[in-house]
Amino acid sequence: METTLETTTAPLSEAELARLDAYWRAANYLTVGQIYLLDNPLLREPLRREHIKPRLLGHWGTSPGLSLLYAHLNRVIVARDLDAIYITGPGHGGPAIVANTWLEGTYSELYPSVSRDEAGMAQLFRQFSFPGGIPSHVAPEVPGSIHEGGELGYSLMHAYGAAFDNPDLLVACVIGDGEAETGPLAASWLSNVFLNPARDGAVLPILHLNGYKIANPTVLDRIPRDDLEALMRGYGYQPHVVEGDDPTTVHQLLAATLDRALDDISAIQRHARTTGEVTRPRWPMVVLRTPKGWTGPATVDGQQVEGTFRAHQVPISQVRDNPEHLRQLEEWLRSYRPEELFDATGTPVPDLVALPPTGERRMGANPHANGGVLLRDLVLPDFRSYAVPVDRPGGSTAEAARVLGGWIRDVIRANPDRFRLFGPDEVASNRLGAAFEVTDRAFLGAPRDGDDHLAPDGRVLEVLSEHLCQGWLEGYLLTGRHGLFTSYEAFIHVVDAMVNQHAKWLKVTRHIPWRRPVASLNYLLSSHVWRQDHNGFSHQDPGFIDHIVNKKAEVVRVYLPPDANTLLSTMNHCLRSRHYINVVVAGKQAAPNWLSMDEAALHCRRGLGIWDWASNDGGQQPDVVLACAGDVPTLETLAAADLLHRHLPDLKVRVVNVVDLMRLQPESEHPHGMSDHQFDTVFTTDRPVIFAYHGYPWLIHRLTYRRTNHCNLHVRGYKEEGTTTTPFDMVMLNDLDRYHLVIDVIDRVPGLGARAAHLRQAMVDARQRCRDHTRRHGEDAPEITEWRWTDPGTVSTP
Ligand SMILES: Cc1ncc(C[n+]2csc(CCOP(=O)(O)OP(=O)(O)O)c2C)c(N)n1
Ligand SMILES: [Mg+2]
Repeated sequence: METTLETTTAPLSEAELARLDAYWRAANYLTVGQIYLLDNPLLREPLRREHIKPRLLGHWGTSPGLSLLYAHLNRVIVARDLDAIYITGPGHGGPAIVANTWLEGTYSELYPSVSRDEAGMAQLFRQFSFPGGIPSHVAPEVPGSIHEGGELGYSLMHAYGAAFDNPDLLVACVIGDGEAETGPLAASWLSNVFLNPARDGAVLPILHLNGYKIANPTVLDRIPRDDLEALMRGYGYQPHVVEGDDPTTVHQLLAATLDRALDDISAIQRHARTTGEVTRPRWPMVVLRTPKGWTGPATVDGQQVEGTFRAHQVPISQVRDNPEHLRQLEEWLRSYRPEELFDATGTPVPDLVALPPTGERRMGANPHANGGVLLRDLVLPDFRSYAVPVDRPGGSTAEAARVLGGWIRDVIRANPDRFRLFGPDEVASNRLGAAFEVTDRAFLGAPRDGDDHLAPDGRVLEVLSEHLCQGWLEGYLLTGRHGLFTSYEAFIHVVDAMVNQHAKWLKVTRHIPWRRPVASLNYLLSSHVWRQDHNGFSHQDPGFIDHIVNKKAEVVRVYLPPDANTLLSTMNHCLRSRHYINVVVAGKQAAPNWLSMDEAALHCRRGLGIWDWASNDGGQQPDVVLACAGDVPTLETLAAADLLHRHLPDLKVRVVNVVDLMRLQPESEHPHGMSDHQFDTVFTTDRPVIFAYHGYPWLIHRLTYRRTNHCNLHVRGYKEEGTTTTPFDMVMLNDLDRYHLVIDVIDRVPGLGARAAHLRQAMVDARQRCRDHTRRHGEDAPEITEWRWTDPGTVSTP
């Protein structure tokens, strides 16, 4: 139906307008109160020095815009019975969202001591940014938040992640105009190419163009207006501009614009859902151009504040010590006419209480923003039936990631509405291509003949932006679904900062009783440092593990499955787990299978274990422990053990494999940590341990430095030597190869040196021989490529 001019420009009745404006004033009053007041919350007496907080903290500038939008969204949620959540890009506007959730009643329900009355208001003000109170941002403590917004740039990708597979959800996403300058946000506009209007929900981006950041104007405010609109159109949106600094005008315009945008969204969804014609629509978006710090002090000490960057944080400072500032603050607070907004008990007046939606329609109470309450287990096919047969260690080979791909395919099939695979253009190259037997890549760009598995309803999300993969997945998980992110090991560093934020979120929410655990964030890094055959040094970096290990132990797990069956068992565990970040590093190249499925499951349950079949210590004290973590180091370690068994049959060698890296830490440091007693039995208290590790060697020292035998631990790993070369040349470049491991044993086992001098020399020669072979033939020597594990029992002394 065509909307008339009157309804598009002034849809609010006088009464509605007055009520919305009062609600906005109430939210603004409560925001300023949180920033400034320790006491006298309703200004029942003149404001005095002792009513003011000693440290004035928080961000005012963005808050009036956030509250304006919150109030108006309340109106349309009620009018249309919408299921909507609110993502606050400028999350530094924490007091605004706290104020709104208090007004709508959610805050007091979750935090009864902050009741919706005068005493509660006093507590609301006092606790904000106060020691022992609540953080200043839209932190996990804030009802309705899945996005703290502390680190800017991720709001819009979180919004899209929340909308995927949530057909009835509206995600309103406020984006700061400064935030819009970040790389991740700049990429996020592209997300609409992956959003299916029939199957997914809607995202309404609202660019909060208040013109300023902390100290500068914003780029999008200072480019020609036509260019900004053309930019949005170029990204496929239909921009609607709401501009002004007169509240009455802006209320009407914003109400009309939201009505129009929501009508358009309904029409888009109805069309896709009734006709079955799913093409990329032109989704609406809103540009809200209002002054920064709107309704705050126009000038302070002769300088303009409202409408400038000076409104960003605390517009009037030194209030305790400057009577003029105190007077100005009181005038500012009274400008909202609190006596009209709150009754004698400090409760919002009935007209305000009646404005927001009720129950779970309140944005602070919407279950989608507490995804754990909606989380349903995945239907997981039995991973054991995907096992590769292993009749003896090393008796067959497999591409571990490809084997996993078969299982992932069936996970996708069994969970058509709550599991997604995310990757930056590498799902097939990471050998998970079996997924495409049952689904496609989601894509609503223009199709072209010859496209490979692209479709609007695909369940794989591939975009060449690790940021987007990470952000979409976070949004998807935080709203109660499951997923797996597969990426190059080196380039997953692109999301280092994002994963920090997610880890913080997980850490804090573990201890917020009303937040329910969400599914873990799972990474599969299968194009790893040791096998960049097509690439080279730029693609070689195993440091993401180091980055992850810095996080709070209770939320991070790192797994290095050495073969296909252990990878299956590990991933099955990860997809069942909750509230962790699981990093799994496993190769995609053909490699030996060491363990049968039963052995693999047992080994993964232990996390770290002695491989009896590779050891010849016969249950006695070994002379040396060969430890390994990672598929390539495991291969080299076993090859080294094989050499030792052949050439030094009297040497008692114990082979230990580590799948769960966190087992190395003391139990006081990590829930998976081994007791010292247990660790000592495996790694001995006094024998050399030669540890071949997938990543940077220092990490193993760091994890084990408190262990009894740490002084005998010698770690080989990646030491930043890389290039485009053969797999064995790569390990030789980093002294992680089998020959070097044997040399390490000879050099470290007391008394072995002289006895093994010949072997040592042979090992040095072997390295040279193998290196020469690569230089001459361009591939690894047959002694490497054709090496197979032999049972030490069958080894005869040469
Ligand atoms: C990635 C990142 N870089 C820098 C900051 C520091 N910072 C906090 S607020 C802000 C300005 C934000 O401006 P804008 O997005 O326009 O928000 P608003 O004007 O609504 O406050 C900056 C730079 C940050 N929080 N995150
Ligand atoms: Mg701004």
